[in-house]
Amino acid sequence: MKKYLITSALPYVNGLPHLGHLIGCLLPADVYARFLRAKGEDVLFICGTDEHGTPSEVGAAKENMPVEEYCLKYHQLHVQMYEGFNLSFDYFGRTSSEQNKEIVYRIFEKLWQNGLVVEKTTRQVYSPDDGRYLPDSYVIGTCPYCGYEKAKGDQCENCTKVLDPIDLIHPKSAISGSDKVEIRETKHLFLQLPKLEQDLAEWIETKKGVWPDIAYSIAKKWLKEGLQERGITRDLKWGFAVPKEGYEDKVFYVWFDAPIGYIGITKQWADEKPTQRRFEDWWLNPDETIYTEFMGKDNIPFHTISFPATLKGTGENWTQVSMLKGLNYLNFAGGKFSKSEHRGIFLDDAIREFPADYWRYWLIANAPESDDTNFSFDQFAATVNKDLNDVLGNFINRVLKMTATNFGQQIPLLGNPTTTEKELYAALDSLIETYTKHLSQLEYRKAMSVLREIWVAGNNYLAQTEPWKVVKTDTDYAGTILNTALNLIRLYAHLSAPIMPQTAQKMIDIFEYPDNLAWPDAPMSVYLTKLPTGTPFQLIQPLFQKILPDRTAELKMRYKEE
Ligand code: B3M
Ligand code: ZN
Repeated sequence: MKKYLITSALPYVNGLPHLGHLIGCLLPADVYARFLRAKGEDVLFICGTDEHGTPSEVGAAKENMPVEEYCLKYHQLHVQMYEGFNLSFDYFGRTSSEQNKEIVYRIFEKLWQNGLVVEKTTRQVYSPDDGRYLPDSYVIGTCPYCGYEKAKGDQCENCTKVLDPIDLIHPKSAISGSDKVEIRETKHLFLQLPKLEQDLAEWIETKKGVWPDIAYSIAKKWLKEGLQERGITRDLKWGFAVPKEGYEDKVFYVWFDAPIGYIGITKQWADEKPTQRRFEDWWLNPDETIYTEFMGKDNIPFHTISFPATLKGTGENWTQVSMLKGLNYLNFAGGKFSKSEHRGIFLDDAIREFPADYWRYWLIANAPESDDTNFSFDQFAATVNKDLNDVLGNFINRVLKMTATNFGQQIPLLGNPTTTEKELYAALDSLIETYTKHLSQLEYRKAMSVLREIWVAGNNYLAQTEPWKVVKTDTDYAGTILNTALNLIRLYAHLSAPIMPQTAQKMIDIFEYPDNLAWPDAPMSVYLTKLPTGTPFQLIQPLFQKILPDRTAELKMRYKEE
């Protein structure tokens, strides 16, 4: 049987995640994992914190902590926040784990043996006052092209020119601010991507029409420009030591060990959870594994070029990505979310304001799939009020109350379905097929608009049959209508569960009937007749609460949404 491996890009450990991170990779991956599990598939969903690199060192220094402690502290905060949003990772690990180190060394040794690693001398900025080499983006100075005074050494954000830090006028350290910087020669190891280019190009060609356009076209663009040798080591202290003589002061580059982290974290899982399954069952098993990756668009080159090339270069039979979902950005008040300026809505705040499912629904329904998307509290409130409260929530309330009043709190008898019910079954069969197809193809916006139609179909059914009137003249048929409507609640729970797991569970708990929230696998003529007559049900508090204009205004103020 085929198995599904799902990874979400590994969030950098420094700083805390916001809604942009959630919709950029974590949540779409979670929805997919839950959907496939509901369908009975064998799923492994892996994620973790990306811990190496200069930002962690700098962050730790700012908080006056050893970097190991700093990473553990933030790793735990990430874990807490993701739990709040019910992300259903099979394992959430760390790129700094022993297991990852083991896999990084294994892969590096293979690349070395295959002659794909070369040594080169490079020139780099050194800051004596910081006692360290500065990565390009940690050198700031005046842009030689436009005169912008805060240009970073890798790129000027004012004129967007790509820079070399040695081009900057009046360069200084972004860490200490010291302008005593010098250029030193230092040697590094480079992965010879050009040697793998042919092989990679052939493989990428097989992804045409398979990967979404955004992924395929970014990969093609890189190939067209010609692949360069890529540095895989850095002059840092924090990271995996490079196991070669003369490299005692260096570590592997964070982008070398981060994607390998997917494998290392899988091994962490296999070592720690007594499931008797091995990481090799997924990672060295391309014929039986369907591997789907989720990431923000800026991560696409690493996942379509450098990581696949790294795996290919080993000559081993690693599982490569089958499907790749790249997402655009979520903006806030027309601009970017920003960790450094704490602009936007961070997950700890978000969960204090509203239940996770409100956010999960809005984000998936507005996923930045074809373009960047803007978050605004007005839109958020409008969606929650209309889709969740008016359409789904009210349907459930009306049906439960009407049934309780007229038949008591138990499922009434289902009589012979009339043409109206049969039409409803047929309409739903086709909508559910479309919904399932969109979810399988990771088309979230399309999927959510169909889910809404499915909810609306329930309201339309009530409007059409008017059980509140029928009950006065034909109790049997009124019972059939409400039986059908109660079964619809159960159906809605199943279909909504990947997106709103907590709400779905509440909906299922209405009925005293065992249910594992499996995906609908039968035609509606069968499926909507499942709840046995006489099954007790409970009246519940409304599942959603409207967000009123006062509240929206207050939120806009608090989060500085202009
Ligand atoms: N940490 C970048 C990011 O969070 C990076 C992803 C690594 S995936 C292996 O956007
Ligand atoms: Zn410039």
